[in-house]
Amino acid sequence: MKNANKNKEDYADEKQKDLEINKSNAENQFLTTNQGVKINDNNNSLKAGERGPSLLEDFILREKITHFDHERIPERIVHARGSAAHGYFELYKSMEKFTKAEFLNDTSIKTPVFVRFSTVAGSRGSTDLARDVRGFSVKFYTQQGNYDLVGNNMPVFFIQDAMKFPDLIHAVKPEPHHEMPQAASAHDTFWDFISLMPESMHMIMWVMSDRAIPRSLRMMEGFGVHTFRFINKNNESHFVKFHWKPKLGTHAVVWDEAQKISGKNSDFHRQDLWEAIDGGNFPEWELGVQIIPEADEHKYDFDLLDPTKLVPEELVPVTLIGKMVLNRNPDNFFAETEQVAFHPGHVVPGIDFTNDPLLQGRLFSYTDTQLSRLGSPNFHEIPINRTVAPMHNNQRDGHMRQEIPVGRVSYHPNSLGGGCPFQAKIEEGGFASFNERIDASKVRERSASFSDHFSQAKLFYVSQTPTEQEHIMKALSFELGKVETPSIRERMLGLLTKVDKTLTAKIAKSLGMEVPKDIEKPINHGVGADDSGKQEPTIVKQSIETSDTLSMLKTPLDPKTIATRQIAFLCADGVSAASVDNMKNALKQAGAKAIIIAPHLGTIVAEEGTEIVVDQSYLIASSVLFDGVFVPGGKGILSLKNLKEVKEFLTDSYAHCKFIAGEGEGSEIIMLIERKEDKVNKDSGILLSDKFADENLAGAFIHALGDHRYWEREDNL
Ligand code: HDD
Repeated sequence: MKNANKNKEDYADEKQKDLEINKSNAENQFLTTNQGVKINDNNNSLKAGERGPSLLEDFILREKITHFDHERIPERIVHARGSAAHGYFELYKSMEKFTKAEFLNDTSIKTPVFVRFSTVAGSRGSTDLARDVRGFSVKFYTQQGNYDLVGNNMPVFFIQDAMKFPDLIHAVKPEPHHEMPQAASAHDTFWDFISLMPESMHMIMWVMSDRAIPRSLRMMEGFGVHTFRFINKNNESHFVKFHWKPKLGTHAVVWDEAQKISGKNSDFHRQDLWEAIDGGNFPEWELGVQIIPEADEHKYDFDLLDPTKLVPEELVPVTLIGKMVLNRNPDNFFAETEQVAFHPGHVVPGIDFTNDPLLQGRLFSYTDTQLSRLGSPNFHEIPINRTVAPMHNNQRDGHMRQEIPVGRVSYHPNSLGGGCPFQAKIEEGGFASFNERIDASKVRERSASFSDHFSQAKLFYVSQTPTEQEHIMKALSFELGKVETPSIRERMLGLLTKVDKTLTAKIAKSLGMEVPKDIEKPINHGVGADDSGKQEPTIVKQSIETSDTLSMLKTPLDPKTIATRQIAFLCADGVSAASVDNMKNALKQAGAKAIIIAPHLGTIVAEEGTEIVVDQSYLIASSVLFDGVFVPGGKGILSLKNLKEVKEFLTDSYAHCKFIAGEGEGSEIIMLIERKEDKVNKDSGILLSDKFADENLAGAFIHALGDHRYWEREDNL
């Protein structure tokens, strides 16, 4: 029997121990059928004569092919493309005052977790770098049962009511008649829907920002999105918003880069996560909470139950309460990453729901979807899903049941089984829902407190730096530029004027359109979500005008870090080994990695006569897969002048605002970038030195890389 109250120090390993039971290893074993019969020939089917027909009797062939025919399960209807890892969560300080959830009370417990990141719209094999929301799901295997925090990398959502979710997803998925485009929102049906759903405008600002194209899954924030409740031992409730803050900072790539990465390496994020964990660079996030007393429920300019709104950190600060570390890759993608089943309704005593109508709908959807995806109500028995807490109930049977319940009793109450399993009192850890008082008429309506669709969209936009605003403008121009139906673009321009007029004018210019004149009521054109006129958007005066925490660039890490960044070294035979080594060692000390690129794989011979091992050839390497570039000195480096890949590499690095450093002859190669000379001289993102193995250059380069990109360059491109 499982016993959850194990030695606390060991608890972080509890899920791994639990998974061990199901692991198999074929090392030094015979090949067998599923029935354990040893197979003598795995190459030829049983035939009537060596040139004759195959025989139905061949149970080995039939078993093998039947199994193969059924190896796929339906992919997730949303979030199909994902990558996951194991780890643990560790609490900094007890939250006992607010919640009785034991994993948030006892700082000595390390709770095992399994975390899956995903894109939303694309199918299982689609690119990692799609412009999209990223899913951020955490399964905590707590001693009181599984708790799933199923969130995203953006703190708000497109819609306010689960009733609209299938419509949203149908609109963003490939269009039904020709199944195009894959993993992209830049098409008519998505923007048709959005242009008729003013409530989506806040989320649209986030999705059109660089948050939708993260540099790494390890460098993005996570959010629980909805307002949840913490319940303490005295049954008092506090509202709570959950945040994950990455220890490596929040960083993105640029859109042109994202598109190129999709071609060069569509597994970019998956590979980055896998390799970081494999190499011992364990990704970490801190868990933050915003806690709001019940009494403050109606204190804000927005409704806490509205998932299209966030609580600005200026109004309610985020308290960091613990840390999550991902330290182990899965053993098997299908068994773990594919079969894991998350559910916002998997809560433990001390955590409860609010009446957010999006959350309420989710509470139905997630079990339902597992029934068709995993095929049985017994999906909780799949190793990755099963709790490490003791689990006993009278649920029986069903497809693929693994458990063998003993005894004759499968009902409650019973006397034949001694009343077991018995109900737990609240003080024994029994879950009891928060007894919120509800006295209401049954209505199919939305609260008027949900009607301000533009103020937080505006707050987000004005809180961004000019660089970030420019990226939002370009993203919208790109997406709407792909829309073929003029009236959809026009409706979008109408909605955008409610967010920012200058932004709209720039997008209109790029689309070759006029900003619609009659913008006072541009919303639904009589065909929108609210044809009844019951939900006219309103504008509520906001208590704050900007919020710096909404901007990635205004909230750099302090101190900055370049840990785990990949820096390309453009090399060739005759490179200066001293120049390479100096920069490589300096980067290594700062936690970054040098990747040696040369015209061919194998080794190159340095000016000093030593050999340098090559990591990638120019055929394979591409600037978009790196965070910065260094061209070392040495006479042989001049041969790179003739390589078109090198010119392309540097030109892309320059266009994507990456930091570029060069030493000695390397500086000459950097001059291959096509640009006007005077601009280069003013470009502090290009660092050059005449000296070899220049320590100052290395220091300056590392310092610069801490800023991630040299955005000032964008004005000159
Ligand atoms: Fe959802 C999967 C996040 C609204 C219905 N959702 C899914 C996953 C994430 C989210 C991260 C992937 C889980 C995994 O890695 O396996 N979903 C969200 C967030 C939402 C949201 C943050 C809004 C705040 N979702 C939402 C609504 C519904 C669903 C309103 C339906 C009413 N979501 C699903 C689903 C999925 C899912 C169909 C597909 C696969 C799965 O559940 O297990 O049930």
